[in-house]
Amino acid sequence: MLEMVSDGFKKAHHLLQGKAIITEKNIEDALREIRVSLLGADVEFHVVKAFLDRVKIKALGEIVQTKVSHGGKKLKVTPHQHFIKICYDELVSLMGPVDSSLAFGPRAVTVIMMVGLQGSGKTTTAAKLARYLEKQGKKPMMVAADIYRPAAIEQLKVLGGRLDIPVFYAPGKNPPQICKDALDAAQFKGCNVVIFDTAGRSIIDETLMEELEEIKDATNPDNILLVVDAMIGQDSVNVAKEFDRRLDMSGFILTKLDGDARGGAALSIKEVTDKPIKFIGIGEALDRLEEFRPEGLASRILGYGDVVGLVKDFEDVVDEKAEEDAEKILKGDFTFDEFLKQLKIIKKMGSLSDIVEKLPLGMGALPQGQGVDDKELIRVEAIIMSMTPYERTHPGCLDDSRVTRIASGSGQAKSQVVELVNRFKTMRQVMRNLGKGLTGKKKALARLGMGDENIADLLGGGIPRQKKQALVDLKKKKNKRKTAKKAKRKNR
Ligand SMILES: Nc1nc2c(ncn2[C@@H]2O[C@H](COP(=O)(O)OP(=O)(O)OP(=O)(O)O)[C@@H](O)[C@H]2O)c(=O)[nH]1
Ligand SMILES: [Mg+2]
Repeated sequence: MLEMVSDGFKKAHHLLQGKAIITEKNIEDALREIRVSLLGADVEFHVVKAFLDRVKIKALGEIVQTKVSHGGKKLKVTPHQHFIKICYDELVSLMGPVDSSLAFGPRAVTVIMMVGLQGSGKTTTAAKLARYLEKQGKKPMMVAADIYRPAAIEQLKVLGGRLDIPVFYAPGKNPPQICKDALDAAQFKGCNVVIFDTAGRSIIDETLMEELEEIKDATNPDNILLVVDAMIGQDSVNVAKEFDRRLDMSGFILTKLDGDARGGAALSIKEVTDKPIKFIGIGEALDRLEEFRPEGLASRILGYGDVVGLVKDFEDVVDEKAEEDAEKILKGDFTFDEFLKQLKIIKKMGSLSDIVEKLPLGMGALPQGQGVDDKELIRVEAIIMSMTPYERTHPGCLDDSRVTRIASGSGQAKSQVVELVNRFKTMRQVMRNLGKGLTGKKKALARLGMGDENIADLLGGGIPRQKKQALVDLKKKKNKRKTAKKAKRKNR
């Protein structure tokens, strides 16, 4: 995600490292690297120019204090750290402020209308959003308002079936009428939110654009969300402008950020339209929707990871027992049994590479392509099940003859068993690193900031405070559970 932009900032960072002072000359080289990467990532040209101007003015205009006071602490700051802080602030203000809110009006049924170009991800995102809302305690219903693509209704019905969320469809009627009827149907079914999945269109298709306006007039949506495929690059800005002109959007959902190294839309769209990015889609699976947090993305871009996001993902899928296991695992001493269990949890959190991406640079010591897919999980399970209980708890004893036996017992090649053992060791190391970050106190928090404590503190307006808060929240939650457990035991 956004690797291209990240690269530019990394290069700029290196260019300025060690410089005693930021001058017009050396900042020019750094800014050039950022400019090339932003343009390469398809960030809109004017946005790039305005962004760089702001960074330059601030970097040259502000007197860099090498000693600053932060939270009662004296910090030493180098000019390149100061430069990163400026970039971080400017990235956040470019993409922010945070606004993942959805409007819930006074009516019994809240209306969310999804619009967007063909194939942008409307139907998938409608389902993701329905799942998200259900988790928030709402009762959503999806509405099949795409009557043009033959399989569209079926697609929505399948998604609804998977999530156990009702889908309203009315063959033979036109979309404005379908959407209007859906409001009554929702009330009848006891649903309080409807999500219209409208047909994909190109902005030059006047008839279909008019149809969207008719749906809007007929149902007066509380939220109109434009689903934008991050991969369409520069065009996304024109699409956003045109849809906003016609329909007055509430905000955007950017999809397919997972698949695109460029993702320039994330940096351009808010600046150009002044409407917020509310959510981002980061995968095809129905749980791959995140509330958009500019701070998280900005710190990812700058290589400081998104630990808040990571903790959130973790909390989402981990139950109490697993949380206890995780604590053990995070210390780096775990067995093959726990490894298997953890693989299943990680699978639920998304791919391993996805998680590594959220770690600060240097912590994700995992080679590329180490994700787990379902097939692999079955293979791993077979291998682990062919180990004796002793071998599972004492991985160090796995010599050649044991590996040969396990291979034939599980029906796998010997090389695959060896690969798994190696992977297990890598994972132990990664988990140990992660554990150092998520447990322990001050030192560990500094490590989360890439060991660059001053930078981490400097970015204090955003990252570390959030990290600290996320960690404090996690701890509080755990303590609460512990107390509840104790009380339960006492009552027995
Ligand atoms: N990688 C990735 N793929 C996505 C994401 N969102 C949607 N997709 C995929 O994009 C393709 C198109 O998604 P749809 O939801 O059918 O798009 P649509 O806008 O409803 O398409 P039309 O109804 O034909 O206009 C599907 O293969 C989805 O699985 C995402 O966030 N990441
Ligand atoms: Mg669709």
